[in-house]
Amino acid sequence: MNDPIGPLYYKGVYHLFYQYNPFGAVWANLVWAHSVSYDLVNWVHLDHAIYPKEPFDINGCWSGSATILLGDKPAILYTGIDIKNRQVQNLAVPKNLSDPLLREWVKSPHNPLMTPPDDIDPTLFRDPSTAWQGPDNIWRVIIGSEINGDGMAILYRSKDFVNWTRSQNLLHSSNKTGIWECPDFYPVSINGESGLDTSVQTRFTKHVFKASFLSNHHDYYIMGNYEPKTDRYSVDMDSGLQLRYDYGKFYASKTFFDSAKKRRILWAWINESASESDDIKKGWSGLQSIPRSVLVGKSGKQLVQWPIKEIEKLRAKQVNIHDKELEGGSVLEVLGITASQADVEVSFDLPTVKEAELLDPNLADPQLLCSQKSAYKEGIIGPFGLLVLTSMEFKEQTAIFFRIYKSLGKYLVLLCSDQSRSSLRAEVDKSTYGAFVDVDPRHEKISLRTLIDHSIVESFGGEGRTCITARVYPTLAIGKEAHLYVFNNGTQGVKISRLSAWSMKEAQIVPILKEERPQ
Ligand code: DQQ
Repeated sequence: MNDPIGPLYYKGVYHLFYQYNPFGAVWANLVWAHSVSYDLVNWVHLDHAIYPKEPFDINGCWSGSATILLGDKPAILYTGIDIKNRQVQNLAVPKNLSDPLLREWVKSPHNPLMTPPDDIDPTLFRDPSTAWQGPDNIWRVIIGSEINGDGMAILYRSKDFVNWTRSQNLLHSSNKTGIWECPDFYPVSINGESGLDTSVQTRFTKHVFKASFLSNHHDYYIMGNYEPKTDRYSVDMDSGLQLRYDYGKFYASKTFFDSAKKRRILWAWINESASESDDIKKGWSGLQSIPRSVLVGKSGKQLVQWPIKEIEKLRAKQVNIHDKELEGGSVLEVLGITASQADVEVSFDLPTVKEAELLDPNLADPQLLCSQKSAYKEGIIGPFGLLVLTSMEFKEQTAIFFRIYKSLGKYLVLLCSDQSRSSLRAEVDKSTYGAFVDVDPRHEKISLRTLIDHSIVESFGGEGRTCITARVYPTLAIGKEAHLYVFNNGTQGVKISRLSAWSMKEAQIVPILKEERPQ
């Protein structure tokens, strides 16, 4: 599987569609696979919702999004690879609105609704976003594209959701980034704890724009003000797309508004760090992140993401540690839980930050810093954090940790996810990831939540201000042989002010679909 697409909530049921190859663990033959859930944790797989059949999608049903039209009517816009291998945008609607599972989808007789304009390469025109409606009742949607190497979000407008006209304006573009895939555009509340429906706009909203850069497989976002009268989007800090949802593996993400719980939920594709032949051997490849709720952080300058509350239903046995000093150079095992499938929340108190190492601002590339100063290189304040999926004699371990620096009169908190020792296998990608966390270590605790699921490690630093997801393939630290530790490789002591860790139960996944290979 790859991209999550068209997530929506309808009559008490959450729907997730995703890019899926029914015939193998490699990227090909794309259909819209369909799963439903009452709680975003336990899922039932249904028949494929949309699959290649017509001249306008015969070569693949690629990514797209759902929009809830007036009268609670879901509609899907998706990219079809047509008979000429052009990327065109199509519409599909549910056959039977009284079926909360929305099992059958009907393609519009008007398809394709949008074909590549003359100035656009027909293979670089894809991934319609969720549409939004302005106060003039006109629908808007953006399509990911590229012209001469510049990434862009092309804007289309429609009165009836069927006839679409390209707008003179681009919603947004940027120099030489290559194609933007899966653009997403949505309002966020600057003073509230709730998510917003996609067409909502008040004095207290800002708009988030996200693009997935095929060139480096990262999802970048910015915040700014959107003016529906002119369809102008002005970015807060005009410094290009800078922030990332996640500084590890997290791509082709998509949000939707959960009208039941008034929140905006973010999903992404987490791909493998192993080779295609490994994928074929194990019979699957790629997965969906744990859904995250998205809000604006206190600073107003970035988003905060947090695993949806429902995931806590899977928490089973709990262990706690309180007020425990962790001297420089020490490790402490967290015993009593299944460390290969766990949820861990920890917060650290620093006695003082006066001694923090000085960091030359010119060298402040976080990813590079994390790779050079791995978890195993002693520092002053840090590295301290968690060792997850760790084997008995520490031959395998994945370290998620902090280092505190002083630079130009302020303190910098670095979060790293170090995979360099995660597996004895040589041939898997063990890149280290890193990013700064917008936390002032003089006034706030340094906190980390990490969700561990065998080969997936999703970490949330500073209460969701900085997130890093990693894939790891331990050979020893598997099942009951996996251990969890807290460590401090700095010279200065730190205090675990609170740690709670839970064994996690398995989610229930009900497969009701038997696939057949084509004759
Ligand atoms: N994946 C889809 C495309 C999209 C890309 C094809 C992003 O529509 O641009 O599987 O991963």
